[in-house]
Amino acid sequence: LNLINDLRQAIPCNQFELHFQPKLCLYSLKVTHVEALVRWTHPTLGMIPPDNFIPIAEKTGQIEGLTRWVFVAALMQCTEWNKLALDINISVNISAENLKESDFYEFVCQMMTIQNIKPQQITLEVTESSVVDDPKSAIKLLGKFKDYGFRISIDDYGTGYSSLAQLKQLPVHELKIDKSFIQRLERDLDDQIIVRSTIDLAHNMGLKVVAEGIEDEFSLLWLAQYNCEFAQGYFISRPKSASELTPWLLNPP
Ligand code: G
Ligand code: G
Ligand code: MN
Ligand code: NA
Repeated sequence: LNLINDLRQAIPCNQFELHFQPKLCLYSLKVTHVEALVRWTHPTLGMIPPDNFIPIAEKTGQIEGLTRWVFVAALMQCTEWNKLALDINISVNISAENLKESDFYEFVCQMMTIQNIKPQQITLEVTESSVVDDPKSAIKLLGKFKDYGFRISIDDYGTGYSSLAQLKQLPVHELKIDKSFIQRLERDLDDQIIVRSTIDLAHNMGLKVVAEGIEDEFSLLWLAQYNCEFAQGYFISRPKSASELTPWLLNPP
């Protein structure tokens, strides 16, 4: 079993596919944003979850190519949806390593020009922990992306080691509260306190909030009550292929 080498074949052999998970806007009750999540179908092992190969890609220098593939695939999907008059914002997950590439910004901007997508239609999701390594340059780069017009989101918020001092400096639009705080909201009063406080903190800093890991109706209603802007989770929709999701977007339930 040699996943490292097999992973090198994934792009040339066309084994990656994007799935998309809706983020429901709790004000309009519409899906206007989705997160792109990469899927790898291994030729003999079948579907391999990203938790099993993203860390390998990050350790073996392959995340550079992978993120670029995901980014371009997301722009192409954006074009397809625009043709159907679907104005959907697509989130792409960016790894810490990508923020250290010397030409990542140039690549991203070039692709935006070639594909002719408005940066307002793309969200860059960066984990809290990926900023911690080298906060100064990460903050500078994120600032460039923000100035270009991208939406910037802090993923897995609450699980990393970033300080509030850092959060204050981060050029971001949105916090995504990690699913570990959301999944047990109904039973865990500590989680309720943490999530309420985080929503208030975010709003007071002028940021929107996405809660991920909504697995039941209680969490959804609770988050709406506390003015969380977006909800993402299996209760709303699992990540779906574009062909599965498109009818859903055209004809919301
Ligand atoms: O769908 P889920 O099992 O989709 O994803 C598991 C983990 O893999 C999550 O932490 C998610 O952020 C990460 N992940 C999924 N797709 C991508 C991607 O395209 N790039 C990066 N860097 N991480 C991804
Ligand atoms: O990028 P991030 O780490 O936020 O990736 C989101 C991950 O969370 C993906 O693996 C996605 O499949 C997963 N996910 C999305 N909704 C839910 C949910 O409601 N419950 C759980 N347990 N996982 C979820
Ligand atoms: Mn994410
Ligand atoms: Na997350």
